[in-house]
Parts: sequence; C-alpha cells; structure tokens
Amino acid sequence: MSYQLTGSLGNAEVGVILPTYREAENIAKLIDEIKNLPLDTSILVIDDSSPDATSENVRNMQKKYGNILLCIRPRKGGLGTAITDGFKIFLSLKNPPKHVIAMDADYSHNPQAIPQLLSEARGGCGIVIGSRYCRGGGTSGWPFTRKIISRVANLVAKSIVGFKTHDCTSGFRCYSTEFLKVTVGGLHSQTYEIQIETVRQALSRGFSVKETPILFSNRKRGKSKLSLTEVWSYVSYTLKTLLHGSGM
Ligand SMILES: Nc1nc2c(ncn2[C@@H]2O[C@H](COP(=O)(O)OP(=O)(O)O)[C@@H](O)[C@H]2O)c(=O)[nH]1
Ligand SMILES: [Mg+2]
Repeated sequence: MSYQLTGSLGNAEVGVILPTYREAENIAKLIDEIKNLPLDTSILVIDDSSPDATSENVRNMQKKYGNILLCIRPRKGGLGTAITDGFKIFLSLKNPPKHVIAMDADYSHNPQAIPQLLSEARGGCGIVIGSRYCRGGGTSGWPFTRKIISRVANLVAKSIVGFKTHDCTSGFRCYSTEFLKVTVGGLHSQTYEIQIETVRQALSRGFSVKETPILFSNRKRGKSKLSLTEVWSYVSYTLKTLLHGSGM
C-alpha cells in the first residue's frame, strides 16, 4: 500500500506505533500524555485516511513536539497491516529505537503503563504483553458480550500458541527491535490476528514472551472498529492455523 509521510522520527530509545481510524477525539490528548512521560519517545501515527480530524490533530501536535511522524494510508487497511507498516518504518531508520510499543489509540491502553512494559523489556525478551488475563490484570467497562468475545478469542489463540501465555490477543505490547528485524518480512496478518501471529513467530524463533498486568478500559470516546469482516479475518486465520498448522 502506498502512503504519505509528514514529519520525522529522530533517534529516540523508544518508538510508539499508534494505529488510528477515526480517533480525532483521542489522539491529541494521547500524544500529549506519551510526550510527557519521563522517556525519550518517537511517535508514529498510522492513519487510514480517517474521515474526521484525526490527521489534522496529529499535525497540530507536530507543531508542539518533535519526533512525530504521520503516515497516511489511502484507505482502511486493517489493524494488522497498520502495525506491520509501523514496524517497517521504524526498522528503516538509520538508528531504529531499541523498543517499539504498539498500542490502541482510544485510551483503552493507558499510556502511563508504558514505563512498566519497558522495564520488563529491558530484562531482554522478544515481546512484553500488557496482559489483561494474568494475575493483577483486568478489563473495565466492557459489555458482557464483548467480554465473552474477548475470552473466546483468547482461548482459541492460546490453543494455537500454547497455554503458557495468559493473554495472547492484547494489543498493548513492547517489541524488541532484534525480534522485529528477523520477523517483519514474515508477517501477513490483515487485522487483529497480528497479535497471535507475532507471538507464534517469537516462540518459534526462540524469543521469550513475557507478560505484565494491565487494566484495559473500554474506550470512552468514538466507536470500536471491530467489524464482522475483521472478526471473520480472525476466525479464518485461527481455523486455518488449527487445521493446517500454517498461517505463520
Ligand atoms: N490504521 C488503522 N487503525 C485501525 C484500523 N482498525 C482499527 N484501528 C485502530 O486500532 C485500535 C484498536 O481498534 P478499536 O476500534 O479500538 O478496536 P477494539 O478495541 O477491539 O474495539 C484503535 O486505535 C483504532 O483506531 C485500521 O483498519 N487501520
Ligand atoms: Mg478499542
């Protein structure tokens, strides 16, 4: 997919990927909070031509802070490809960050937990998962049906990657650049199945996967983009993988 880039990324220790589709109400506040953490961060927003003010709000934040790159893709292309494009952009830098955080841009993932993910990551591992389902983790504000969908999706994911990981579908992650370098060429996920594909890749290549508890809160502003097409993409990936052991 071709894309348009505005702004730049410097030599920060930590890169943050924020995939956005219609996040005008959340993105500026989120960037503010990340930039005010006691960390050296560069932020990459991957926006799929949102028909609201998302990109305009990011451009305004670029006037306030350095090290923010806005990548605009021509159409909604799915969370999986957005995150993978984000990995590729960070890896293409002359000095890529040592750690790359991926998180939702709707405040379900609290930016204040980024230092906690990083301190786990600094011990050395491929992926640190901000985990809702390990001891100390949790979710708040989700309706009953959404809780069930998440639990079932996670159970299916665990049956693919192994039952050692409590939360295989959380999108709040810290990836090591070493892991991304060897993996990025093999990622094919379109949507939410990216979370399983990356854990499978890590385990099969001998990278450790750690978890640290987080509290996931349902978005307060804007709507979920989880559509039937995306649920189907996830289900077909898991079925294909369970039946044929492929899809990695
Ligand atoms: N660039 C891009 N971002 C997406 C796409 N789908 C979802 N997102 C973003 O991915 C994050 C998670 O999506 P969300 O709608 O909150 O999903 P939910 O939390 O599972 O209901 C949010 O920051 C969305 O804006 C997409 O197709 N492209
Ligand atoms: Mg969400």
